[in-house]
Amino acid sequence: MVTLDFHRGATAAIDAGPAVAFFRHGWHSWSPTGWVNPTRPVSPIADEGRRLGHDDPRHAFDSRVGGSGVGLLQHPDGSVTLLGALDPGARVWPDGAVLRGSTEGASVEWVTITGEEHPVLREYASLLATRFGRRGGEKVRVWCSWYSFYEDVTETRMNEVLVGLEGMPFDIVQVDDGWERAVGDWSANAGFPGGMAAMADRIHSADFTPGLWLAPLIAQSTSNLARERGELLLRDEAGDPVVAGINWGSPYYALDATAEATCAFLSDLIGEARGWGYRYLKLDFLYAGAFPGVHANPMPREVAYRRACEVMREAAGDDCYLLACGAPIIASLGVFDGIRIGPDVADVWEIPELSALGDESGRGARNALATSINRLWLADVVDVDPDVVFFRGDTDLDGQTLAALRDLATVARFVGVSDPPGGLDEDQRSDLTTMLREDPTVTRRSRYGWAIDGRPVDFSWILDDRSSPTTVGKR
Ligand code: 9PG
Repeated sequence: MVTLDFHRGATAAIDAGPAVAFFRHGWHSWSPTGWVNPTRPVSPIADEGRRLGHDDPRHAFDSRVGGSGVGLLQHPDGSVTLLGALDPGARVWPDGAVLRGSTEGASVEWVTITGEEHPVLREYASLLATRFGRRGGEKVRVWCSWYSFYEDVTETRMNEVLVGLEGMPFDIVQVDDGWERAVGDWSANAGFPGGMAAMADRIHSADFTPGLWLAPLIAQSTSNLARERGELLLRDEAGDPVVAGINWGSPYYALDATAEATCAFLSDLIGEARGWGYRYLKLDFLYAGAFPGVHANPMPREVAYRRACEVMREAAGDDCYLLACGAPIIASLGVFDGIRIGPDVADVWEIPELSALGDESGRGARNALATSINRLWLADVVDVDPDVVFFRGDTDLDGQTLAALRDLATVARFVGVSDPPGGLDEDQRSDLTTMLREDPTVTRRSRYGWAIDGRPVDFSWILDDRSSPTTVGKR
C-alpha cells in the first residue's frame, strides 16, 4: 500500500517526518547513488577533472547532500517518503524532517509517495514509464571492446574477436572508444584502414548486430571540430568554451545542445553511423549536453539535452538500439532503450587514488556495483546496463566480487562482456555461454536481496561500508 500526492511547481517541500537515511540519486550514469546519512556534510572532489564528470556541476560545491530528480527519506519505522519529479531538471534534498525540491525556474510535476520502500520505488518507476514511455525490454547480450583493448582497439583485433565469438549467443558486438580520429572527429583512424562501414559489414556477416561508441555531445579541445566549428560549442559568460571534463590527454568541451547547428551536426552524425550499418549506438559522455552555460536558444538545460537526444533518436530510427552512458538519468527516459546506471567496472575492486579523493564515480568494481545496485528499480522504465562481467581469469577481483557482477547482470537482464574470447579456457567459455542463454526467474526479497531461480543473492556486503557520501570503504 502506498499513498500518492501530485502537484505542479518550481519547488516542493514535504514534511516527511523524522529521518534516518536519505536516498541520494546521482545526476548521471556515473554519479554516486545510494542510501546516505542525511546530515553528514559532503566535501567537493578536490581534483577538477574528476569533479566535472562526477555529478551535476551546479551542485559540485554543495556542503549538504542532495540528489537529482528524486530523493527518499527513510523513517525510524523503516517506511519511506519519496519526492520525485516527473519532468527533467529537478533537485531533491533533505532538510531535517522536510524533503525539499526545486528546479532552476521551470515548473515541473512532482509526486510524493509514501509507504514501504520497494512498492514506493515501483510506483515511481511506473509513473515515469507512463510519463515517458518504455523502450527496450528484451534481455541484452553485448560484447564490447572497451575492457579488452581500451583505446587500442583496431580492425585486426576486432576481426580476431569475431572469429573467437563464432557460435556464441551474443546479439551485439560493439566497437568502443578508440576507432575515431579524435573525440569530435568521427571518422575512422589508422587502426581501421577499411573504414567503419566495412567493420559493420564484418560484424553483420558474423551474425551479430553491429554496435558503435560515440560521444556526440562533446569535443576534445584538440579536435578539428572544436577548432573549426566554434558555433557548436557551449560558451560561458566570458564567451569561452565550457569545459565538461578532462580525458584523452586534454580538456573536452560541451556542445550547445540548443544550437540549430548542433542539432544538424547530431542528425548527420547519427545518420552516418546508421548508414555505415550500426544498429546499436552507445552514446557516451552525454551529461555535457546538460551542462550550464550561455545557450544559443535559452531553455532549461535538461530540456535542451532531451531535445538533442530526440534529434538523435529521430536520426537513428526506432530499429536502432540507443544506449545512453554518462547520461542524466531522468532526462534520458523514453528516448533511449538502455541507460548505464553506474560507473565503469574495472578488473580491480577500487582505484586507491580515486577513493582518496572521495570520488565514488571513478572506475572500479565497488563503485560500479554500489551505484548500479541502487538503481535497479529503474528496470521498470528502461533497460539498465550495470557494465560488464568478467569471465577471464586474470583480474584482481576475488570470487565474491566476480559472482556479484554476474548476479547483478542477471538481475538487470543486461549482460555485457568484454573478455577477449581467444583468452578464455573451455570452462570460462562454457560458463559465459550458459549465462548468455539462461533467463532465470528473479524476485526481489529486500533492499539488497534477490532470489535467482530460488537461489538467494545478497548484495548488502557491498553497501555496508557506504553509510555516508564521504566514507571510503575498507575491504
Ligand atoms: C570510453 C569509455 C567506455 C566506458 C564509459 C566511459 O571520468 N573519466 O575520465 C571517465 C573516462 C571514461 C569513462 C568514464 C569516465 O568511461 O563508461 O564504458 O565507453 O567511456 O572512453
